[in-house]
Amino acid sequence: MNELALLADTAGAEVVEQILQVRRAIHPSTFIGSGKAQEIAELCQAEDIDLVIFDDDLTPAQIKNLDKQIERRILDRSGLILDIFAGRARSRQARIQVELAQLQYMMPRLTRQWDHLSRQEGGVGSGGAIGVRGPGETQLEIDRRLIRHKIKYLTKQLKTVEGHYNVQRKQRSDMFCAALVGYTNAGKSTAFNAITNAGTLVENRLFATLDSTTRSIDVGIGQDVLISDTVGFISKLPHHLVSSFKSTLTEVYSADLLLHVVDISHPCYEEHIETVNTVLDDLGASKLPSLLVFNKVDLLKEPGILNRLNAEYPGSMTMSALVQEDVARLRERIGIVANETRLEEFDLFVPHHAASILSAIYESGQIVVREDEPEGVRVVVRLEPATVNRLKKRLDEFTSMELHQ
Ligand SMILES: Nc1nc2c(ncn2[C@@H]2O[C@H](COP(=O)(O)OP(=O)(O)OP(=O)(O)O)[C@@H](O)[C@H]2O)c(=O)[nH]1
Ligand SMILES: [Mg+2]
Repeated sequence: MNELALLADTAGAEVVEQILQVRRAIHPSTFIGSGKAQEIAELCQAEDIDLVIFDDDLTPAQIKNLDKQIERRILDRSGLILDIFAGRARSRQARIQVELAQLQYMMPRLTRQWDHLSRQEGGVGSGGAIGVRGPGETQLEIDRRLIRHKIKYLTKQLKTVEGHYNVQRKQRSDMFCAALVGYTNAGKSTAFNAITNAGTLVENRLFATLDSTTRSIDVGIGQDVLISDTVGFISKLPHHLVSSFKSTLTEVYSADLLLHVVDISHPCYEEHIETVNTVLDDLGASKLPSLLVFNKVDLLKEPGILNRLNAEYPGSMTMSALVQEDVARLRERIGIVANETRLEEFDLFVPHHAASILSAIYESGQIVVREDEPEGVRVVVRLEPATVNRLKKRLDEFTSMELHQ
């Protein structure tokens, strides 16, 4: 509920009341009990409340019935999240994606009567407008056929925009790509800015970032790598939103390394990890190499938790995105993984008379296996492909020299 309050605040609403009901089963037609709905209706009257937001998704029929009984705009969690995205989308791609998700969300809800809507509209404050941004109210009156048409049109537009984007993406696909992913407000953009010296928007609000940003950085391995900052995830993320944002999340599922940033100072950090893993799974990115980065350690009141983290999440790292040395450590970790990924295993046979090459191999790479044979040494090495090509050339020269003799 606190998270819902934050979401409402992000959308520009002022939270007046929080209401809980414990029920054994969801009421099929009104979600909450009818007595509770009556209580809310009276509260709205008494406190001059314009908008009632539910933390769970409601069926179109439930919204319609609640609407009738409470006589206020009813919004569910998905509707609220979509509204925030609509208000924050900047790039053409993000705007199309959000509008598409909103229309898909709206489609089954078109049967409702929007009778008191126009009545409410005149007198309400800013909060009353939440949930009608984006496609807008006029769209609600258009029939399904038109909406379907619009969905088709937007899908096509999105493909065109994505087309341009994929070309850009391909041009740099041979570079190592790391993507910052994680729950909203975990500190991804803060870490991104610290690593790249970029000026991405950082805010103590949910969904500060919607569009991915990518920069190249030097991680000390003699070759730049790419790092991307991406949109944050949240629990019960509307399904349509995930599917329309798939293209924005290309950075996520085509990454060579995911940096899963976690706000360790948040009491629900474990649930956040779960949620992010579920969304990653939805995106087909759960098998990618990933590094858990526990952020905001500076806010921890009991540092004992850090030891537990190392035991529970082996290989994870802890940091504060506000501390330069920590950011440098993160950069180093990226470098180590990038380096390992770049190296490939090769099988080489080095004849005895080319022993100088053997020492070059020892200098430039890791020897995985070495077998001494009568004619020379057989090695399996982990090296950069370019280095191997150079070595092979030198080996060929030796072999041809031998043939000449
Ligand atoms: N104390 C402390 N605050 C941090 C740290 N990292 C980030 N923050 C703060 O946490 C808030 C959210 O940071 P962002 O970088 O915008 O988070 P994000 O993960 O990009 O969030 P979204 O873009 O909304 O998904 C901001 O107020 C940051 O200043 C940290 O290590 N320590
Ligand atoms: Mg961000």
